Amino acid sequence: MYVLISNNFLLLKASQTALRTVSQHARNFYFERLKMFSKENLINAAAQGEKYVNSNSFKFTIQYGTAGFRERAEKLPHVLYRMGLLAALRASVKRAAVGVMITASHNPEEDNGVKLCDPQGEMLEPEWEVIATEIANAKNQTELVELLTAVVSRNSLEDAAQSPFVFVGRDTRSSSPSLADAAIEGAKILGAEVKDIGIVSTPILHFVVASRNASGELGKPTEEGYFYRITSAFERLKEMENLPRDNGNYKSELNFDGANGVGAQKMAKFNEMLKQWLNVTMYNTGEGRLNFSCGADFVKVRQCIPEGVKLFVDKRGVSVDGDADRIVYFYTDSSNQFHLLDGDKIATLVAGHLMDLVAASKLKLNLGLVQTAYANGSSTEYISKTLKVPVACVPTGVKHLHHKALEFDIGVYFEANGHGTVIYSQKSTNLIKQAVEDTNLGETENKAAQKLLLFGELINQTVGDALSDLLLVETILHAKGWSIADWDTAYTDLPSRQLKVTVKDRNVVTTTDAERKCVLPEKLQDKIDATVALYEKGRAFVRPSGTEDVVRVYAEASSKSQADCLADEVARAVYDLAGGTGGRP
Ligand code: NG1
Ligand code: ZN
Repeated sequence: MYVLISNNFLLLKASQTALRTVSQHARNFYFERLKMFSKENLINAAAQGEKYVNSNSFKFTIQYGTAGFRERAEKLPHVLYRMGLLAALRASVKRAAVGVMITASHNPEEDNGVKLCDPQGEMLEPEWEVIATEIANAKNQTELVELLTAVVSRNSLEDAAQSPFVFVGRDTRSSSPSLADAAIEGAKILGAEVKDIGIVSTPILHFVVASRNASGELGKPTEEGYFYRITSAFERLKEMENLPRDNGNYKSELNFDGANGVGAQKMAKFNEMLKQWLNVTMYNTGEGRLNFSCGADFVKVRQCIPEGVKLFVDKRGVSVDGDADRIVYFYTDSSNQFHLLDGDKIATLVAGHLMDLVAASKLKLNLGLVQTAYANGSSTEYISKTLKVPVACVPTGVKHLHHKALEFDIGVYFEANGHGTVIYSQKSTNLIKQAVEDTNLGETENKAAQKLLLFGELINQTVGDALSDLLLVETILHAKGWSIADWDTAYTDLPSRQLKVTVKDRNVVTTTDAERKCVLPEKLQDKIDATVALYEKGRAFVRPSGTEDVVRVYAEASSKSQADCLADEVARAVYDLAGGTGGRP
């Protein structure tokens, strides 16, 4: 008895001590948390980042452009560390997970870059792009601490008590692992819980972020969750169609150019999972240089078959870019003529098909299409006159397209270069789900609603996704029994030409009307108008690039030689009026 009492007593004593230790821990933990964004910790964070700074770090100003920061990789370590800090702050402000993606997309292997992804998988808010630019360019520790402190106080983060959550993903560039480490260190030093998801496509990172913040609605917030969601929707759509693997003019063979990047790795996974339906031959899977003579940007700009790809007449070829968020299709016909089916052609195919499903479902949903000035004039005419779908034009950069697409119940948006997706509003998703469950609905209406729902799952709605777009296009072509040539007959592109002009300062060129009109330098637009008037079906515009230090020129006209001439003339006008450097074009 005595022993027992004494034991209980000892146990009681022990548990009291344990409790005290636990509460001590909790208190320490709480104070730790309070210190997360304390002045002291911000000073420490700035000091720790010094190792990423070198004598060249601030010789140039880096700008958060159309798609984040882009530079030669060796110039980026301090930028990445600082973006890690910023990601931690951003996650705290939003009280949700955010993402950091390390990639320079379609640019050369030697380049790299970083973009931040907001909680719903969308691009970083414009106001924060400005903050990101200031933080990246802070000349010394004091300036950096001041900027960080300003973010903390503006957002009342002094007492932030919950660890921010940051996902970090990267492409296959050789510089990406060390840049990822810098970002991870930055985020952790400000108390973030970091999940490094390794080599992923940009759209996988966006999906994972959105999924973690969507409380299960998008499935698991992992790469596996992404593959599961997309392949399940793909297979269920196939089951519903109940068609043979080769249907009419549609054949399952597909020639895939992976740009020697992450797209090849992830496509190999889809290929394995969907081999019952697709017969994919893979090229440029990593044996050559990233984006070199291959990939979506090369094919779009050069209008030719990527290196290494063997294509038989009328067979489908498809190229993605270095981080697998852009996609273009192509083929050669029996007279060896090359045909490109770019973002505009994908947008029209998808919009047309979804519109048919909306009509069949009898749901009252308005569908609209969003393009940029780079969209081929023939595509815009086809969309408005033949498809009779409302079409909007916005400035370059998917954030603008995405934003505009949100105005429709179903918004389809694509840049001509193959970057785009479809978004369903919450109202559409709800209406479609109701229709699927409505037992009084006719079979045709119900099936159309089921398909709309599955398309909404097949599509990566967070951001343009080359591989999800590929499966979307394949599903539609299969259902229609179309070859790539059948698809191509919808309309004929006007011949076009893109050029770049180097100038002293690209920011002297400003534009309006979704970049279709040049405001400054004065007289440049008059010159463009006068030149364009001389060409049949002529159209041209100029704008400063958001990712390269150049002014871009776009021209289209009724023939290839006319488009080339028009582009040359406009390029010369830019050179003369906007301070061209190097040789006159
Ligand atoms: P800039 O450099 O601003 O033209 C390019 C593309 C954009 C977009 C971004 C981001 C063209 C003409 N421009 O932007 O469409 O994709 O890169 O990657 O293709
Ligand atoms: Zn890209």
